[in-house]
Amino acid sequence: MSITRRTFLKGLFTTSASAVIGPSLLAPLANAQSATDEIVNGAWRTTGSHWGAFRARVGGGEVIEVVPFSHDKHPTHMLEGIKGLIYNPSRVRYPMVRLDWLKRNEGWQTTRGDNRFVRVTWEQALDLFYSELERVQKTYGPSGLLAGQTGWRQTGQFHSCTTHMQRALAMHGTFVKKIGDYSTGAGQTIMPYVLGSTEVYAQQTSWSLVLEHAEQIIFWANDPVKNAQVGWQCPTHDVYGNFEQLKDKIAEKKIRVISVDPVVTKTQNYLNCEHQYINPQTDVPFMLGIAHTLYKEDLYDKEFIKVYCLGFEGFVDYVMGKTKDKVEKTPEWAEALCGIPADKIRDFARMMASKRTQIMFGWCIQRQQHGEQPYWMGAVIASMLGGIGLPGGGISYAHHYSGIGEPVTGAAGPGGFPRNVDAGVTPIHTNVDFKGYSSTIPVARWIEAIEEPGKEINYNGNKVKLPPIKMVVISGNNPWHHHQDHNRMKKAYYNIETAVTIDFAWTATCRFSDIVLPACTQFERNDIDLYGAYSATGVLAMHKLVDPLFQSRTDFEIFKGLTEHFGLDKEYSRDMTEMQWVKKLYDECAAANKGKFEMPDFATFWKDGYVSFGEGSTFVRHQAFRRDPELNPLGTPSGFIEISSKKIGSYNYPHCQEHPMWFEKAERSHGGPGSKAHPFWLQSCHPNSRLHSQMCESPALRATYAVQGREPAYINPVDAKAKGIKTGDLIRVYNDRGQLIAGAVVSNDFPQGVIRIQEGAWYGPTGSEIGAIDTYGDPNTVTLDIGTSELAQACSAYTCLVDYEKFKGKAPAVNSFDGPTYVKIN
Ligand SMILES: Nc1nc2c(c(=O)[nH]1)N[C@H]1C(S)=C(S)[C@@H](COP(=O)(O)OP(=O)(O)OC[C@H]3O[C@@H](n4cnc5c(=O)[nH]c(N)nc54)[C@H](O)[C@@H]3O)O[C@H]1N2
Ligand SMILES: Nc1nc2c(c(=O)[nH]1)N[C@H]1C(S)=C(S)[C@@H](COP(=O)(O)OP(=O)(O)OC[C@H]3O[C@@H](n4cnc5c(=O)[nH]c(N)nc54)[C@H](O)[C@@H]3O)O[C@H]1N2
Ligand SMILES: [Mo]
Repeated sequence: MSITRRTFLKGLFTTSASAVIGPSLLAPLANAQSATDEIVNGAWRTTGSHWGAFRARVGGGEVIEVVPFSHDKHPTHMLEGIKGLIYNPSRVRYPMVRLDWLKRNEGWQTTRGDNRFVRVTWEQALDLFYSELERVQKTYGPSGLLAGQTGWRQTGQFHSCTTHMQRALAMHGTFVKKIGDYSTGAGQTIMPYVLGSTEVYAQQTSWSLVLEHAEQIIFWANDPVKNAQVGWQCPTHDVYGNFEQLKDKIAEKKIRVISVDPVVTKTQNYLNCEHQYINPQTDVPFMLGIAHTLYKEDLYDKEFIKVYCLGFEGFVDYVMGKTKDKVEKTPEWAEALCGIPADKIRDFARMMASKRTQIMFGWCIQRQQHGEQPYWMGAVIASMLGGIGLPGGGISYAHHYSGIGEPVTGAAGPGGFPRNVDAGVTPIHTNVDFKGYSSTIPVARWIEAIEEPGKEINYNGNKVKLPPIKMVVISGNNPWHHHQDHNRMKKAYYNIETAVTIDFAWTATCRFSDIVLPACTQFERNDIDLYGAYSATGVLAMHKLVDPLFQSRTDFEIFKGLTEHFGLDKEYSRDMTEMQWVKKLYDECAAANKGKFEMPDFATFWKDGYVSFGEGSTFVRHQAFRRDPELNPLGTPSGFIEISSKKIGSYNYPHCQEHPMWFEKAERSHGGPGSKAHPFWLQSCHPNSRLHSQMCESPALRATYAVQGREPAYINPVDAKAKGIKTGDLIRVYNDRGQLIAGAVVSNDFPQGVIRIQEGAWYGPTGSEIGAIDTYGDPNTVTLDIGTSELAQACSAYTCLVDYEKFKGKAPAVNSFDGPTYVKIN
């Protein structure tokens, strides 16, 4: 039995362990039970989630018990949070309207954040929503409405909530949309120039082949054992079987594995692999030092560079100090920045060149200022090593994500509810005139747009004129956790006239909205999902477990209600019910797979809960290109790997030029800019026991990691001692942008000068004033909100310095999870 599964069983389902391992789990679902048995013992239902598939025992209209799916051999401990996601004090119970907003025509101040709300009926709430859409379209036109922010809405192909919101709103009029995402904004923009695809969302070489052929693996800013727990569609967790094999191979010294990271990761601890410490945000200097060594010592693959790459010479001139800053990028030069001794840099380069090496990048190093550069530079190193296109060689940018690298069946998954307006349906407002403003903005620049409408910014070879947004509609994402610098957001929101949020949890985004509509969780609706986002391992039924709680509704019902206000509800739903849609998606999937993968009829599928597509096959990234670059060119302008890009050079951007370069950061620890005033680098990494902010509200799960009820802040023992802080103390973390309270966890896994507070902690400021301290510990209270560069304009959350101290006096109570303050008006 694997460690993951063992800990899982030990820690979580001790009371129901027999159910987990007993044979009953392998039997088909609800069909074996008699009616009486069902009433007495509850009925078993199958469903999926970002955390994996599971079965739930439901009785008396309540979820009693949750056990992992029999096909999931490595379930995540986060399943422990499922019940708490459904039943918790933060549920949005009723449609709510912000008090000051209701009274705005009577001259009430519209200070968002004091959390005073009035309960209204569904009819009233949808009336207000509709009349605001009307007012904004008539007064400002399409550039006044932002309905583009998207995020990690729950799983399920039919109910995907952002799709529902955008389809309904598009039937009313046009609005501002986004491009890119917070996950990989810099990576997905730069890599098409370099390797011809986003790489970050592309299938990568199968793990089984990597384990067979790689002699060395470098996990570079990559923590897959932590991050593969979740998936965009229901994850199978099969990749954990590969991690087990890798662990064994390391123990048997059959492979060398090194984690390049400022911190000791969960992956490193699990695999018991080697660690290469690096100063934060200095991977480019380290890699330039490696490139210098490979070049000077003639260790690079000249043939590969000649056959497959363009623009090596210009890059080498930069490395050798002949161009640009005229500084030779020696390992000594690199050492001063990245903190790795020059001789170790040389050894690292020699080690990489000596054997077949698979480099695996995570996404964190592109979520920082100039995040385009390390990604480009990684491709250059991999090209110099010559392993691209070989199993177990080259570089990958997504081996930690959504089961990428598991065997692929190639089956078609179920489609979804349509996002766009159907042909033949005319929206209520046909005005598509953005009056010279851009209709699409880089996703992380939306607060800047609200703040400075009309400002022109560069973006990926184009100019973007930021639109004057007056209304925002948010569904399936939580910007008051996901966006940087909450105090700046507070100020910007003064310019917003109406904010509407649809959610099942009363997040900070609800607190800062005017109209809040209660959605239900995915466990309160029927749906269908692909099992394994990339592997396409099977199709999963998502049985409704319980009816929608309180007055919550499915997003489908909510937007059917809204479109009814303008007479397009039948067009919106195509006059079909939830179950008709689910069946249609299944039937279309079965038709698409006909002849290749036989699928049973819908009724059988729904009863059994699952259809498998069988064993998948393996894949090697860039193999076709390597075999014949003429016949299978990359998607780059030249078809080759572009070590230098004429196209990017032609943009004349100061911070993204024709080849990868080192640029100093606005804030950098370990002696860099700003480190005298605020010496600590804040890394707001992805949480081990949540999906972003989802499940933070789940009380039992939160109790497993919270410190005095606050989000943990992981700090180094030497730093902690110097500040008189012990594990369990509350600390105040601050910089000029804001302040928050967190609970200290002192750990040797974190080096001096580094503090980790995981993203997704629920923002709970003491009041609506700018600078109010956050009571729970959302790192985005203090992060920096700037674009990565003129190229991608992506999220730079990891360029952030702070200081911290032991919290003095009595700490204010955590207010993040209590829902709104109900106010009654006549
Ligand atoms: N400092 C810092 N900030 C970061 C990051 C970081 O690393 N550091 N990471 C960034 C990244 S990569 C990402 S992807 C983003 C994530 O940012 P988000 O995707 O915004 O984060 P989630 O917490 O998943 O928010 C989803 C919200 O949608 C709601 N929701 C879920 N399902 C449904 C549904 O079916 N219907 C409705 N109506 N609502 C639903 C949930 O309750 C939750 O409030 O954060 C970004 N922000
Ligand atoms: N459990 C869990 N898994 C998740 C998610 C979640 O919320 N919870 N979210 C999913 C999503 S939406 C995304 S986008 C991905 C995020 O995937 P990533 O962005 O790759 O994830 P992180 O774990 O935040 O960061 C990975 C590692 O990068 C290291 N790192 C940070 N800065 C630097 C640096 O400057 N140099 C070097 N060398 N290393 C650095 C961190 O220490 C960390 O160990 O995860 C996905 N998986
Ligand atoms: Mo993400």
